[in-house]
Amino acid sequence: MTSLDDLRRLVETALEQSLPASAPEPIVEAMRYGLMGGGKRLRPCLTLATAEAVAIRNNTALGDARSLALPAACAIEFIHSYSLVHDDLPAMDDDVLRRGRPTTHVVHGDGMAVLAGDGLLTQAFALITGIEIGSQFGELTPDLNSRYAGRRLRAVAVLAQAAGAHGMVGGQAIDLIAAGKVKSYPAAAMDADMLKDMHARKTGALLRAAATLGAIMAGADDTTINAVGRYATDLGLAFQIVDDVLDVESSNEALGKTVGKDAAAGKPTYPSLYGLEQSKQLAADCIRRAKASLASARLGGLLPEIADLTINRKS
Ligand code: GRG
Repeated sequence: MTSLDDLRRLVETALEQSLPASAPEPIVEAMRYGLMGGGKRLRPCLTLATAEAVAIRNNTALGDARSLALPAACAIEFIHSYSLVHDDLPAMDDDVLRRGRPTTHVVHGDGMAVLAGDGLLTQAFALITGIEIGSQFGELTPDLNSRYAGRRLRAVAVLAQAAGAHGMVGGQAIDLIAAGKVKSYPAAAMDADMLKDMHARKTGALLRAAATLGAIMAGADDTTINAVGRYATDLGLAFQIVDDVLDVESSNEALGKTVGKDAAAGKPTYPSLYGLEQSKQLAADCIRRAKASLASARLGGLLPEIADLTINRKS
């Protein structure tokens, strides 16, 4: 049976191969820096594990599900990495440490870090179409001669919704306003509901898309896609709560990023609103619900393990 480490290895190789290698070298280098070297690869593993779980349940070929889902898995990690590169910029969260290394703008400069993020975001949409983008302008782009064109088109829409203004970009905008960094809006205090909405968009939407894309690419029906969506929504909330708890209980060295920044900036966090013990309880409740959603759709494989890992992770 496939292990999570097998999936991680598969993802690492595919990510490197998904960079636009024939583009101008400086931008490829900055994109590679933001993408490779560290990262738990939770989101792409979730995509692949979901595709495999659907294939196992439907008794369809595992290899097909995996190869169909792999470009979507990479697309999700490209977008996640872009968001980290941009989030660390001086105009956003202004951080110098990420994945245990200096952030992309510290190494490549602010302008190139902006472009690296833009390049990663754009390449994600190229990847998910399944069409190989040529390096020369003026070349005719090959037609998508695939019986999976419908799945890919739906996947593009899911990715756009999760990454864009309804999802991650919208969540980040709410975060910026709360931090008093938006000229046109006064800093707004956040209550528990606003905090939950911000996280659902900022981190939850992409995690949900990661799982949903796996189900779509493996040919799941809508009932299954919805059950996977519920599983990943609870997973996303648990992930965020654990992130806030680690921010209190862990260190820069263990996390590979600067800890305690949200609390120091006076931003509400789960521990600040609910206390540490109740926060951990809330995360455990999410994982119980996530597993119930899986059971309702008779989905297994690595998905329950990913749920446990989300809550037991140390970084
Ligand atoms: C710039 C549009 C834009 C959005 C940024 C995701 C995000 C929005 C900001 C990241 C800030 C942050 C630390 C959020 C907490 C949750 C989170 C996304 C943590 C990082 O994800 P991991 O732990 O990271 O999966 P690795 O390095 O393992 O990939």
